[in-house]
Amino acid sequence: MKLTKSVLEKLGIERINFGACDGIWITQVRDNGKLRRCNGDLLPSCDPTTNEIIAYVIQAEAIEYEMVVTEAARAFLSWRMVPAPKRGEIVRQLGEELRKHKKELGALVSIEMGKILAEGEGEVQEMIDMCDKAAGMSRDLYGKTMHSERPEHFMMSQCHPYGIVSIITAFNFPIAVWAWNAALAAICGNTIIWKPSSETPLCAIAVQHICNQVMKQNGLSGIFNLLIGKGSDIGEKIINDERIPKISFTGSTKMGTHVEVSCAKRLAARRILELGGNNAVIVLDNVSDSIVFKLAQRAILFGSVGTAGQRCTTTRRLIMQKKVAPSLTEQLIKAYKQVKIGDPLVEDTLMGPLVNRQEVINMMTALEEIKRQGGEVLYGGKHIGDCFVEPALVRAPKNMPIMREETFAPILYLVEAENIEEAIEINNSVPQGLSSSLFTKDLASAMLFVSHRGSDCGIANINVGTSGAEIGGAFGGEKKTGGGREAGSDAWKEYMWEQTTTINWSNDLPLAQGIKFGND
Ligand code: UN1
Repeated sequence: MKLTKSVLEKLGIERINFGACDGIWITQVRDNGKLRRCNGDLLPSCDPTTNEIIAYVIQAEAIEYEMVVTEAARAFLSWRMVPAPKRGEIVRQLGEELRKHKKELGALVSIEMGKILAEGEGEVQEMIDMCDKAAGMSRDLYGKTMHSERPEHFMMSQCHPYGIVSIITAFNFPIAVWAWNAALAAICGNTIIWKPSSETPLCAIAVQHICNQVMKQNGLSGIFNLLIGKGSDIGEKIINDERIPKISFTGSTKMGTHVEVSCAKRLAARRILELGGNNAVIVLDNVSDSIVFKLAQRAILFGSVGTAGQRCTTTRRLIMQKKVAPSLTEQLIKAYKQVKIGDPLVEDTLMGPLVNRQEVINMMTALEEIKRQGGEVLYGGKHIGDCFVEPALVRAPKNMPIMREETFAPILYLVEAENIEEAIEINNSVPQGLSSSLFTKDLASAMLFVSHRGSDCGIANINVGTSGAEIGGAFGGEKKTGGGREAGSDAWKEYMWEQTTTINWSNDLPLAQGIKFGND
């Protein structure tokens, strides 16, 4: 509790916090001509380790929503005219400020969400890396020139910012996913409205304080904005708002489908969806008796138990070739037995609590269903108390229906395959397509896995696990994972639209396709 208190103090979190910010925290609103204090429902934020309430947030309502959207739209008009490298400089300063707060911000992620401290700090590092990357990229928002089919004509394409980008994030990466999107959206010239998960509002408030400070130093406002409120209220408003042309949503496939349908109805809304994963690691026989066998074990352990199985990239399925299966299973049981479960702030803890009781219930219900469907729990799966569970290893028949679903908990299914072809078939047999990995010593299998006949996932790794992606590569998945890419590679293009221009510098007006129209 002492640590929590000092972390909150350093990050400017009060006992009761306001949930809407458009550069300045909105504390009062004009309602029917009269000023009154914001009085949205109080949202308590709970520490899943102790079950204690950490602090409260006054949730944003319709009036605050209007204020934030109006301000973000207004700020866009000037922000888009700030040269991109200058926008990059502001984002660089944000990275610097995050560096100063890495320890306490990492601790707050741990306290509010339950992931271990190393992973909490890792998230802040991801934000810093993203800011550094975006700062550099702000000089590289390139277009193209094309050769025209018409004489003395010139063609080019350039990229322009959308306007307001709304980023709706999930509890499991309460701050890093915002940074993947926000850093790029900002250098591209957009303004941002963040709606964080109601499970982790304090992390968002802490980041907003940091943004506000950097913006104030630069005489800016309205670029990074925040709305904490109910999904059924604020979330719905965002996805249906014609003034918000771009939405980046992270969450379940079910909610993502709803977002997709709502945005499609107004057509003008472009979206990035980062939805469910059902990620598999394949281990081939040829790794036996090699160092790769050890690497596979470590990667599987981190992938399945890390963040208590609550990453989109969590390893949910292990597909083992027949010969390596017995020894790998045995080693995993041994490793699982040694996983220290407990307070995520304690140094040697490997697995903290699930984010809330509902997730515990979901895991226990899934385990019951697994048994009904013929799965065998080889290790773990017990509810230890409150939000704490043991990670579970489950031997599963190949076609067990529940294996097609994403249960957001540390359950790892073990299945066997004859060869690489069958393993790839199993890998691709689920509706989701986020991450996948193959452990092998054989080049041909590795190349097959990353070829068009291979994994159908947005991420396909060789001798590297399914989770813990670097920000340098584009992040996202196919099929029911939703599509769209965030963070690295060419993901910046998601935050800009392309305009094609043809310039005629001749004294004639030739038409494309050689069309003759009237006298000339
Ligand atoms: C998520 O779970 O939503 O690759 C994102 C990873 C992290 C990001 C996960 N860098 O595991």
